[in-house]
Amino acid sequence: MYTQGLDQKQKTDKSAAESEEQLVHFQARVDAEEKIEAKDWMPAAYRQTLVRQISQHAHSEIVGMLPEGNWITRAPTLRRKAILMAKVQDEAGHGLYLYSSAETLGVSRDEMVDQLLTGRAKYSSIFNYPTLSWADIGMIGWLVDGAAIMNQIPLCRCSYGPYARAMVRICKEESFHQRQGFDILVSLSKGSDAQRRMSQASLERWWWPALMMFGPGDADSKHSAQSMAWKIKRFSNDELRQKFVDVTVPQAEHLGLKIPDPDLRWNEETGHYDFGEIDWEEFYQVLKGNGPCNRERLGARRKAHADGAWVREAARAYAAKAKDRQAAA
Ligand code: FAQ
Repeated sequence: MYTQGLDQKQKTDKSAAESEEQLVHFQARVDAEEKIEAKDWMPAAYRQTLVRQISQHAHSEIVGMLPEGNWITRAPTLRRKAILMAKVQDEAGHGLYLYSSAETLGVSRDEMVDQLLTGRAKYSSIFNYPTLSWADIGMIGWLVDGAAIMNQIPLCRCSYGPYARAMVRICKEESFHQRQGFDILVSLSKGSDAQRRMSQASLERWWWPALMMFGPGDADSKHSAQSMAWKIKRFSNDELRQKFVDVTVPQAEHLGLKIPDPDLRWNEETGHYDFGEIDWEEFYQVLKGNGPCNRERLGARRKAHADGAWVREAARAYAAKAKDRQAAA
């Protein structure tokens, strides 16, 4: 049902003529807040931007299962284990909605997966960091899902209908994820000194990578201006990062945790928190594949893909049999 865009593949060809009239009409629809649907005419570059962003988003959800999956067998109670399993399954679901949404643009699931496994497609930098303690599971929910929500709520108003609609359910689930992370950290904050130290050490490892999730600063964000004009993005990377810092600092205070940034302070004049410079060299190294866990993450995805070959083969055989039966009936 999601592959209706495949018959429009020729339109992704940059050489396909795009008249001024078509471009003006398209922009007017976007400006009027009309949703663009899969069968509608769209500029090739709009389609490509969406395929890039949505597929990278889908890959992030799938790779994002790995750091938390690492703790399913070690969750401290049965209740925490059941919650964590549900959360990790939710991430798989998010990946599937997003792949389906990208497929409406004329790219196949196989192509997208191939781009991930061959290292040609990016996924969020944050999932290249290790989960060393149980507090890291709290930190992923609180900070990583918290940052994801801040970035993704505006995507519910994205101009492309299938992406916007997928984001509505994803955001509802991400809110639950954020709260379960915060709940883990509240429990640890009421625990022993060792548990509080574990949370603080975890925050020190995750704070800066969480801020990097929003992408490069506005001056270096090559896609932002066009994506905002097309109403794919509604806020710039720096605007969202600032909103995230503003809501998260009081939460850290509630948890009794100290954010590892000597430059962090409330600015009365701007009504926002000032914060220190992000280590962009670290960010770009992670994007280049040199983060602490890049190789491990891709290795795990490649193995999962190879291990699942028999399932794909069985599904194809079943589909062929069903087709034969239908033809014979
Ligand atoms: N990591 O010009 P911009 C989650 C790339 S889901 C890696 O600013 P844009 C749920 C960017 O792709 C988290 N690469 O790009 C969860 C571009 O490269 P390209 C994922 C990054 O697209 C929670 C280049 O840098 N969320 O957490 C990153 O306008 C817990 C230039 O950047 C989404 O994907 C990065 N952090 O803005 C799951 C949301 N930042 O393609 C499990 C949708 C930038 O030219 C557990 N995506 N790059 O080679 C977006 O909103 C945007 O794509 C941005 C980047 C904001 C990520």
